[in-house]
Amino acid sequence: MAISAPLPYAGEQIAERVATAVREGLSAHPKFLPSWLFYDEAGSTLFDQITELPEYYLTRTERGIFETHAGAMIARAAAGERLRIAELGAGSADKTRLLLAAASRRQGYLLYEPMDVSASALEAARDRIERELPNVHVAPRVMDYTTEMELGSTAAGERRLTLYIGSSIGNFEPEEAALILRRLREQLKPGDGILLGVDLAKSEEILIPAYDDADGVTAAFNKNVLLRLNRELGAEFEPDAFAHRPIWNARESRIEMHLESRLAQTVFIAALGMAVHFGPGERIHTENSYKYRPGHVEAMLEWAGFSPNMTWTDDSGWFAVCFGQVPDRW
Ligand code: AVJ
Repeated sequence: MAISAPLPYAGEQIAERVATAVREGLSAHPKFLPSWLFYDEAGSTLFDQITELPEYYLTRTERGIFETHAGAMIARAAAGERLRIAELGAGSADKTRLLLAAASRRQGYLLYEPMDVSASALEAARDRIERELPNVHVAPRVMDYTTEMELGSTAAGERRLTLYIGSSIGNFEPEEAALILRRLREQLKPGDGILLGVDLAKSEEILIPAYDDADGVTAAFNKNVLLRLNRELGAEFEPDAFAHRPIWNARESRIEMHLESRLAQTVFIAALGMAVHFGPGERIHTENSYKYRPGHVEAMLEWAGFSPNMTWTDDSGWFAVCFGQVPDRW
């Protein structure tokens, strides 16, 4: 039976973080907004729609990898012991179910510890998973893993497998990404592991449409950040005065999303007492989505103190899921 106690909600701290990030990003040259701002309620709904678009190959490709290999992944991570599964940035935890099902088939009772900044996403995930997988007990934590990484201890003879899937790590610059992995490893014991899902570099003809779909859902997702500033900071952005601009930056191996001002304009942000000027064609950089080259993820895992143990990909080599383990010397 699912227990539906409300999770603590850090509403005030979030409002403060939004204000600080917007003040900083919109006074910078060039202007930027951090990509975590996308995920208010409307943005999370738009992202769920993106994952079902024909052009957005990431989600269904990774799901296919789990459909084929979840059993092997779990067997490798458990190595005969009992597993508990943690997840960074769990969101709606949809693909995770394949791994949870494989683990609970193997061992019966399974503890699942999803972590996310969104309490509402965690509550929805908990209710659904406990309803669909009765052997799985969900212990959600509202946590921002970029600023705090506190996993808590595990029992003797129990291994923790941490999921960091969905190309979520792709939003971070490689140095930041490596530091997140290192901080995670510091919380783990020898034998514990990580499953890291990353998108791989591929031709621009495939990458660009994935971030510029025919239905304009990604454009709406990108512009939602402006609507969020209107809602939460009393800003006066006119979303139609900006164009959605996805760009493939081959040198950095990343897709960038920008919002490009169609004209010279000044936008007031009441809560910040700020007037932001835009020249025609001036951009706000709203997201980086890194695309890894084969071998780079493994190298990054190794730098963070994991032994890269196995990598699974799809037949086209579009997406990779790497398993890294904490070696005995830690
Ligand atoms: C949730 C970070 C994996 O980078 O593909 C989707 C976000 N941005 N479309 C990605 C996103 C535009 C997505 N991640």
